[in-house]
Amino acid sequence: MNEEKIRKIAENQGIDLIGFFSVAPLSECLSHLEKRVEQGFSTGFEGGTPQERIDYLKHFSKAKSGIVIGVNYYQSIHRPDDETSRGAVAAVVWGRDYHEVLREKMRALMDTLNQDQIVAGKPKIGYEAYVDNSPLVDRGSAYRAGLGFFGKNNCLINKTLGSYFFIGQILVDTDIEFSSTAAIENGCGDCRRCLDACPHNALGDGFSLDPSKCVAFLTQKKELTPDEEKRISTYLYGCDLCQQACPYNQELEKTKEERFWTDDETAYPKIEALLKLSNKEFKNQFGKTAAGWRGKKIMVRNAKLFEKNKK
Ligand code: B12
Repeated sequence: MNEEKIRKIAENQGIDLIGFFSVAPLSECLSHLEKRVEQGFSTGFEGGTPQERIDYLKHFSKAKSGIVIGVNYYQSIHRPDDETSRGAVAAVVWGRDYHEVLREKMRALMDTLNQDQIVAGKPKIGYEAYVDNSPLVDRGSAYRAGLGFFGKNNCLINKTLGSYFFIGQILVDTDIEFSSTAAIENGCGDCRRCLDACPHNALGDGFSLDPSKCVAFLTQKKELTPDEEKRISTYLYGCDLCQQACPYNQELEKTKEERFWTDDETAYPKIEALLKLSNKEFKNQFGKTAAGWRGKKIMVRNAKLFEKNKK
């Protein structure tokens, strides 16, 4: 199995970025993960200890190589220019849930590779695919495979797609021949735009993120302290402020993935309408998005805090 063949299939299937990595433990990320735990900056969404997180074989013991994909989700949607009170949902919530979309893309890629294996009289490739749903460090694998560098806003930044791409990783039980990729040099320099754009200074120097100050986390957290409640303002789910400020995220191409396309009413929901949604209506509007799993209660709480904090 070689890299070129997989790259071609991926391109035909609408996968924007693809890379390959060795499944040796992800030791280059260990100290960062440990430091995050020591600082008390875990969110509870990560799962697993740092040691478990860097150990690919613990997750799939037959793994011999790794494939990582990146899918662009960028689109520019303007806030409706009306008098209505509106919040915003982050771009991760626009369109269909990315977990589902990336899982489908990874499955389609592996199905095609396996059809070729059958035609060639070779055994099928066994695999496990992940997107945001395991303790494995998605950004770490993508970094190792040369998809981007770690920005000060914590995101993995690709020089063409900026940071608006989702990451999926596939562990396969077959050796893939691929040329080793040099790590992409950090491109932030002395830029501080993301740090300055964060309303509550969640981003520290040294690529850290304090979740108790990060709007993206607070809009998903179940119980908020009174101080945390005050930090809910523009966003009802997720937050893109540190991404929007990044020079690498200007003038990007719109995603070709139509399942992510959305409209201004969805991106900037009317607060009054949101507060009146029945459970069924909420499910229709947000059930198939990445915000669906958190449910109506949290989003309605955020909408109420949005109104309260405006006063
Ligand atoms: C927990 C989590 C969150 C938490 C905490 C975020 C955080 N920064 O840790 C919250 C809820 C806040 C969150 C928010 C968002 N998230 Co999130 N999240 C995750 C999750 C589940 C784990 C992240 C994690 O392990 N954090 C702990 C830190 C230590 O690890 P890390 O973020 O990977 O960071 C690495 C760097 O800090 C690094 N590092 C720093 N400098 C250097 C230098 C070198 C040389 C090396 C080797 C490493 C290194 O070491 C770490 C380990 O690799 C991943 C999915 C997954 N399973 O990996 C998605 C993931 C990171 N999230 C993602 C997204 C899209 C978002 C949001 C943009 C969504 C939104 N709009 O609200 C925001 C962005 C917030 C931000 N600025 O980071 C994407 C990121 C895509 C990308 N291009 O970077 C991921 C990968 C999901 C996916 N599969 O696509 N998220």
